[in-house]
Amino acid sequence: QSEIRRKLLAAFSEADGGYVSGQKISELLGCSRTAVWKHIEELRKEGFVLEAVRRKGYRIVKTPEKITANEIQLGLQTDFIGQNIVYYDTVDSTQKIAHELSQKGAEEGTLVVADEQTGGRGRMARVWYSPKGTGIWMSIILRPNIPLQKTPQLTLLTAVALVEGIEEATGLSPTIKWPNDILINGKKAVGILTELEAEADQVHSVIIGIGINVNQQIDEFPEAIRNTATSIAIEKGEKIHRALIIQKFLERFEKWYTTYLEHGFKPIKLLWESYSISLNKTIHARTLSGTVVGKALGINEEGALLIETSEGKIEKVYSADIDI
Ligand code: BT5
Repeated sequence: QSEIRRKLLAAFSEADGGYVSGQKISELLGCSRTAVWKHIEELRKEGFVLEAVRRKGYRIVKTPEKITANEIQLGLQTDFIGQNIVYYDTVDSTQKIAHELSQKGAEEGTLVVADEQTGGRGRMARVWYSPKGTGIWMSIILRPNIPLQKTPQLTLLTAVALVEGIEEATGLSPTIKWPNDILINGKKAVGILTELEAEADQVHSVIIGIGINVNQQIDEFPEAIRNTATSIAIEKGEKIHRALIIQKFLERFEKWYTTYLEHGFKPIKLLWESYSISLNKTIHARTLSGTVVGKALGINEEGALLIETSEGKIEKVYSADIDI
């Protein structure tokens, strides 16, 4: 059933807003013309607006503002990232589901996405606010063959893909705040949470969790984050289809992930530094063992932030919250 749906949506993607004839659909799916009509009706029930014209066929006029597998896969141009999508209306945390699927052997690139999270989390068990219908709450399962100490690089790679994907979908110019925040006009619109399943030095899987505020208005944020958080709609001044942002991100992500596996971290590092707002500024890095104050110089191969203190010493910071 899902294979049929995938073929049908692929045909519409290829037509790029144009007509696909009923004849062609029935050949593609290997079913009767009556069955074609049933598939079209199912799409309509899900909120797709389809136009049917005699002798021309069917055309998708409007896709629903939903993020089920259908909307994400329609027009998605990737080979393996997001080709397997697991969608939930509501879920505790997509991270939790992704870990479970990963342990059951889910394929690399599997995407878990939810319309709402009731137990969304950030780093160190902090809460990630994930209300229904307005954001993107998703986790990607990766199985890179890299040593454990290199996995923080994947957080940085994800940040690069998010900046580019959001820019492509919206025209906004996000920036990166080390290690895991994406800001728009100085406020946090996106958070990244990278988690591992590893044994000794062997990485079994990396689960990348991403939360993107898309269509919230400012008064929809809880008081505690109203001054620090923003959404794409607030900054853009209009609502955006979440599925488009997911697609553009997945495409950039696959490109940089493939490049990374073939050529290493160098190309990603350069891009990351060009999108970063913290570099060459004096920052306060609050770590578990105290605060480091100094000028942010860049990141090293391991993804650590290099900070030059006033005594001229260079400190490597692996995990912290940054105040600029
Ligand atoms: C993060 O943590 O920024 C990582 C957030 C990752 C969320 C995704 S959603 C899909 C997947 N499933 C999950 O359960 N999680 C991942 P951190 O750097 O620790 O920042 C957390 C802090 O950001 C909180 O303490 C709040 O101050 C703030 N915050 C919470 N919700 C926010 C939101 N929606 N927008 C902006 N800031 C928020």
